[in-house]
Amino acid sequence: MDIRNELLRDLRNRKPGYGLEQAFYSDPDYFRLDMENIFYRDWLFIGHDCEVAKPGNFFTVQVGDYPVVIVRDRQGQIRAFHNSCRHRGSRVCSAERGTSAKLVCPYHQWTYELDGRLLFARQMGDDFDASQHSLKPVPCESVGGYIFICLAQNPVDFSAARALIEPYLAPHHLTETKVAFQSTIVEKGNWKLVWENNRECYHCVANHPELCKTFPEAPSVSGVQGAADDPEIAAHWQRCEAAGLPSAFRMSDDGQYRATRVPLLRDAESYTMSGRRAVGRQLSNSVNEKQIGSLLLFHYPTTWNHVLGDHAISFRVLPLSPDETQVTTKWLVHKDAVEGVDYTIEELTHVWLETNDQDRRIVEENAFGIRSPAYEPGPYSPEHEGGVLQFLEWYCRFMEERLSGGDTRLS
Ligand code: 3BY
Ligand code: FES
Ligand code: FE
Repeated sequence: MDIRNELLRDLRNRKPGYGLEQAFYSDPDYFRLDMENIFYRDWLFIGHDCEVAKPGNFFTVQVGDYPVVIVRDRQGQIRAFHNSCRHRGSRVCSAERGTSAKLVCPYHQWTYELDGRLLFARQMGDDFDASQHSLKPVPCESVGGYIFICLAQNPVDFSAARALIEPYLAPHHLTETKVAFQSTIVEKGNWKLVWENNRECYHCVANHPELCKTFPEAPSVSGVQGAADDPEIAAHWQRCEAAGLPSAFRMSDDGQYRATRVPLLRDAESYTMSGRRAVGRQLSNSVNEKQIGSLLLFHYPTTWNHVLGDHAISFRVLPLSPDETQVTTKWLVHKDAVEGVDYTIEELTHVWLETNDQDRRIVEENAFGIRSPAYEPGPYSPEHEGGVLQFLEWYCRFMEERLSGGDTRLS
């Protein structure tokens, strides 16, 4: 059977309320279908506006087979390009990040303007038309300090995501920040296992002693049921919204992204061991409330986020292979906050560096067990794992739509 039909058949035979078959977490063909139909076709969070604060600032990223460079041009616009020279295809920018007046290919020095136009190519003959050899653009959007790219030629509309996400992020002024610290780890597990683990806190009590000092394990917090029936959360939304901070739970109709603001435990202000803030300087001076908890925002398939009063933490998920996933975490603080005066890296990062490492081990053990021929999908806790189910439902529906081209009958 054609591999697409095999995957479709497995999706449709899935037992409701249960996990996926082994092939979804390890089969190279299934992995390729995930990449082609999700990562090469939809919008991906890739980094922050503040990482390209000035014209000429750039950073690079590898998404599956695609090397991409993100750059701020002379006019201040953030742009993304395929990082492949229009001469013989060399990577134009090889550094992880940097600053450059022009993008110069290291191989034969073809020289591109920051907007991608080819400015100069030595001795290419009289017939050579530079205007036909610009760097290939990658559609790029910035929303509330977050940069998204789309590798598809004709990207799906981004405006609905923008409309939902922007009001939640806007008051936090995340364009006026800097990355105080970033960490990149590789988790030896399929990207879906990273997400499944993120979408529940059933595992938190036994695995995250540091995070559990401030983050509530209640399923109403990390789940997707909306939490309007949890009086503490409802009161939190009311108080924050009165202070001008959009807070109530909102999710897109297709379940791909959601935003909600949740209270932390014992009036904590930040993810520190004491619950006190880690950064002396608030992110935004238009947020006067102290106990604003955490703004939780996810956008499948690449990002979940926590925005606090004093800092924000973004997570970026990029698959490397069927059973390896890169997770990059960035801690954003106000751009004028001074290390050693307003914050220390140790206090700022301690809780989530520990949490990430604990989650990495969880994902790797999960992947180990799933590779067993004896593995069979088990049931989810209806109380605690509604978020995992929601992620898988999104994945299954998304793949089914893409693979069947809208036709959901098996061919
Ligand atoms: O990072 C998160 O959003 C999730 C929520 C529950 C477990 N994990 C901490
Ligand atoms: Fe880039 Fe030749 S490959 S200049
Ligand atoms: Fe966890």
